[in-house]
Amino acid sequence: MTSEPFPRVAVDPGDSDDELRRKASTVRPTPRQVAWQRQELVAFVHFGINTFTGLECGSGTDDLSLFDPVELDCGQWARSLADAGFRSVILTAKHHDGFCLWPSRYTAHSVAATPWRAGRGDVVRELAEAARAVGLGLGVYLSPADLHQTHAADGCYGNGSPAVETVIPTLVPGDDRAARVESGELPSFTYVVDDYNRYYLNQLYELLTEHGPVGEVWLDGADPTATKQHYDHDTWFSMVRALAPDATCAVGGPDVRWVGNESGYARYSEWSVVPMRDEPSEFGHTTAVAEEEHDLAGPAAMRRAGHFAWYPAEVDVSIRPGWFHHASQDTAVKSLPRLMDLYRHSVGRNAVLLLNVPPDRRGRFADPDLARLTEFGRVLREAYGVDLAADAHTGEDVPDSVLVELPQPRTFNVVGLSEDIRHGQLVESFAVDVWLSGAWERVATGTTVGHKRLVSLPRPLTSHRLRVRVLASRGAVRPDVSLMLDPTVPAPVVHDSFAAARDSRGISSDDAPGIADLGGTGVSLSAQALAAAGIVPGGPVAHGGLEFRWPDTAPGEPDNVRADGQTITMSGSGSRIGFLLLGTADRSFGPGLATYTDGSRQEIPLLALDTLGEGDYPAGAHTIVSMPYHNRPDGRADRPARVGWCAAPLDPARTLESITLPRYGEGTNPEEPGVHVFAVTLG
Ligand code: FUL
Repeated sequence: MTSEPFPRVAVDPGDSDDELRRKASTVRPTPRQVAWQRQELVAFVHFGINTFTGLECGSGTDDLSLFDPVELDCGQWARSLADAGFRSVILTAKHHDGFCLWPSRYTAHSVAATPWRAGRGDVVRELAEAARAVGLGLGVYLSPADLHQTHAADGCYGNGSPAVETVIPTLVPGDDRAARVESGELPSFTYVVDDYNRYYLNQLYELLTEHGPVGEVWLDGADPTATKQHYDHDTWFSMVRALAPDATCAVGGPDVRWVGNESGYARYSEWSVVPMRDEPSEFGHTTAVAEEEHDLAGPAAMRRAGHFAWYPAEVDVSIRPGWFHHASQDTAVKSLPRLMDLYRHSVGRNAVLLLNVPPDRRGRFADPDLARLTEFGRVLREAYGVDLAADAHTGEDVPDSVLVELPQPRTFNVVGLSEDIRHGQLVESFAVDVWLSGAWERVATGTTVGHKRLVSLPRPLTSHRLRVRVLASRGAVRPDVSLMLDPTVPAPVVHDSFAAARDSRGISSDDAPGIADLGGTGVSLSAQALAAAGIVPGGPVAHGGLEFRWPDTAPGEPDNVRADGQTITMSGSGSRIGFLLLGTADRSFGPGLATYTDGSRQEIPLLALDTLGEGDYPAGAHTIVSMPYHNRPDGRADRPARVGWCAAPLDPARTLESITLPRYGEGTNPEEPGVHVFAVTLG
């Protein structure tokens, strides 16, 4: 097997916190990870039989005669993505249903069995060519879970077959590659694998050898099969390394980490140096100790590590509620401010943004998505393509600080910081000071930097001097500084109190039983769940040593605050802050910020579980009650209602001035992740 050292450093059980930080400072990315990170924007394209059935997840026995994208135009996808600033595009060559967008030799369940182009089409090839023509890289999503192979009579997913010596590619009768394999022009690999791993490897082989260079292989972690099938991950990765040495293996792979949510937001402190479990396999393939947790790489997670690895975050999110195109969602394409917000909180938090734009049944991007992509690209170029500090003189006035002197005053509202990640990720915290009215004023503080940190200011400032102070770091580091003016940075919404912050945004009414309503009265989700927990409006509820008072609202008046970035005045001191909350869709975590009266800030994570599926709350949050919620007109319950609480430590020596809630979603659609906060308390 081909192998290369994975950028990782072993941890010893007795390592002190300082030793852990020192070891973490020595972890470096591979060149392929550096190249991957520098792309910043990668597009996702979900397209397949689901586009025609209207489903998000097909059954594997879907009617393939429906697949007929008569106007398929991969050129339109590629051009619009490249124009918007995306550097590569990842196509769902095979989603969980098992339908292949290329005519695979190993299954009949592919484009070859559809009426499209009389069964002679190949979407992967068309996209590969279109992408190459405009300089976009190509990635492939090949779902490990395969419902067709689970359900078809001759399917091999989880069939209990023995692992036997196997040559990849496994030639089929009349295989057009036979001569090239024989001559060695096409490489062969010998592995010991079962039927499904053979199937998967052969398909990977087709994708990696027939469609030009592949830059990213995306292995989705979701598994709707309810069938046990072992994946020979190391074998897959070793073959990817041999056939596509520059390709990153993402999500469950050794190179790129799933950020832990599908809402579009990276963590406030998004480390690329990540504490990993146990000993790595040959490809460093273990999981992060806290992959889906908010504290991914802080001191607590570091103490649980077997080793540290360079494992940078990719933030996958769709431009619309679904991953696949549904005409009914044409009006729910994310707004420009929302996309810009996602950009600042993914790329601007040391991650790569993987934005999904799903083509419609014609095989083209729909007009609303196209228009939004164009706008997004234009605003990105105008706001972030111009560094207002490009002609600045940068120097050091005191150690660990970067002084930026501009030739004349400039107006900016975003400060960009960047570490050269080839030398690792070192900054742990920083402060930004701006020279205003003859004195330094601290305008922002933050934690990690990494490849890029975008710090939005509450309002545009005009100055000719700025200073970035590295307050804590794992080694000597001077981040690069850039200045931008982004017209989409929202003015802060500030409320005097929790009660004043309640409004009806994101709260649907009890008259709409088809969606999860959160009105807090009558039959609503929260009312049902809270009643089950014995919590009544106006009444107190103690949890985790904190006492919450459920807001006593008038009938019909909203009883909760949507976590969407608003700032709420919360005066007082305490050693903990607690939240009573409820998630709507998708597992959501997000950093809120506590601001103390002395101007210092501290991250306060809010965590809420997906209401769509069962699962554990991420560490630090707990369910108070989970019960079936009858949210369908026919009384069907397909979502549990969960009210939970989470708490975060505060500095008791300081006085809290306000809290800023995280941004999760717009709340206009029930499929958008969201979090509703019912009560906040200090303890
Ligand atoms: C998830 C899948 O189940 C969704 O359909 C989608 O492909 C998303 C990117 O990953 O795990």
